[in-house]
Amino acid sequence: MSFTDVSPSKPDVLRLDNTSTPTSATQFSAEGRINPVLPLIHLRGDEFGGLQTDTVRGLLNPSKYLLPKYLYDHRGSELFEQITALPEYYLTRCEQEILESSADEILSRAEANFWLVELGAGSGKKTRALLHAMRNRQMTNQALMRYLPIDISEEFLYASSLQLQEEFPAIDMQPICAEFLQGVGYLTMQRNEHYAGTQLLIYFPGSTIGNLTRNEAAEFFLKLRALLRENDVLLLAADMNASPEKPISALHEAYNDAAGVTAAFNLNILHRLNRELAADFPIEAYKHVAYYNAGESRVELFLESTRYHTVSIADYRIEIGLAERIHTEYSHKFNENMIRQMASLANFTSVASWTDAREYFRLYWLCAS
Ligand code: AVI
Repeated sequence: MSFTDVSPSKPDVLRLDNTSTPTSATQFSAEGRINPVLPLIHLRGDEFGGLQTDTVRGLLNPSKYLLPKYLYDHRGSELFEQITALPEYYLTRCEQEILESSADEILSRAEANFWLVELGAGSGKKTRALLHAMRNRQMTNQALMRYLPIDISEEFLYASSLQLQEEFPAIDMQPICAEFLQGVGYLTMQRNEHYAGTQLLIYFPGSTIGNLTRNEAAEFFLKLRALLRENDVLLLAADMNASPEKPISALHEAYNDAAGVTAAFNLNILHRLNRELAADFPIEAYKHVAYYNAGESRVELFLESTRYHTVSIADYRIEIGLAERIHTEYSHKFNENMIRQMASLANFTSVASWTDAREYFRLYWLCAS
């Protein structure tokens, strides 16, 4: 997909060229005319082309695994939304608490002109707290600020951006449908060419960093840093590891909720493989397993087979043993030192951080140095 900047003198007006697939919503003006709003920048490739290859490769591995990105089909995303509202799943509420109490202070650290880039379509109270703080800043200074959410899911990105634009009409918004780093790359190009004096504030919410392996996280930091310039900022949300303030039981319950929503979320990947790859997993023969591995500082999620069976996928027949586990997700947890170290290896400096009342979760201001 490519895009064209309609007018270099007004670079905030972007047009998608006719090789791309612009999605635009409609809005009625005061005169009753229909106005297109919020054109969507679309940079996305076909990220699911590898479902079959990735699945077969993971199941043929001596320690079986499925890639966590495949947990998030439409149903998986719905189930994850439900998880965020569970009484046991404290992560979302803690981050919300931090932003509701500190968003003004956090954004007061930003330069006069900045773009808030959110990795993931922000629909919830967390994003609203930041947009409120942006609006507060806008009222006291005439600075240039934009909100730019990046998400791979066009449907979700579009719906959430439209809703937020209606609630915050004075804030300039531009949703971008892309992989995170691809979207940031596009924005840094725009910034460097047309808005040289603008600081990028990359907000990576939800402790999604924890779902990457350590190598992937290190690579993400390095690649992001390579796109940014000095004084740009990564505002990173990260769940804390177990500590005297945070018992392991809190972590255990967050991933083993009483209502079984996390189990349904985990098992949903098998439904997806049966549907999309014509596989024949006997889903009733699997159970959800999640526990905190203190040595690795992470929650580990598996699907455990309760009987021996074979599964057909494409031309493969794969044997699954009794009590054999298929790994589906890691959720790494961090203390301040771990984040500081990871950041500094990629030339970010941890300048400030904010936590919730129980010190379960933390937001870090990591400055590109
Ligand atoms: C998206 N991510 C930060 C969630 C987490 O807590 O690691 C995914 C999740 N998996 C099970 N519950 C929540």
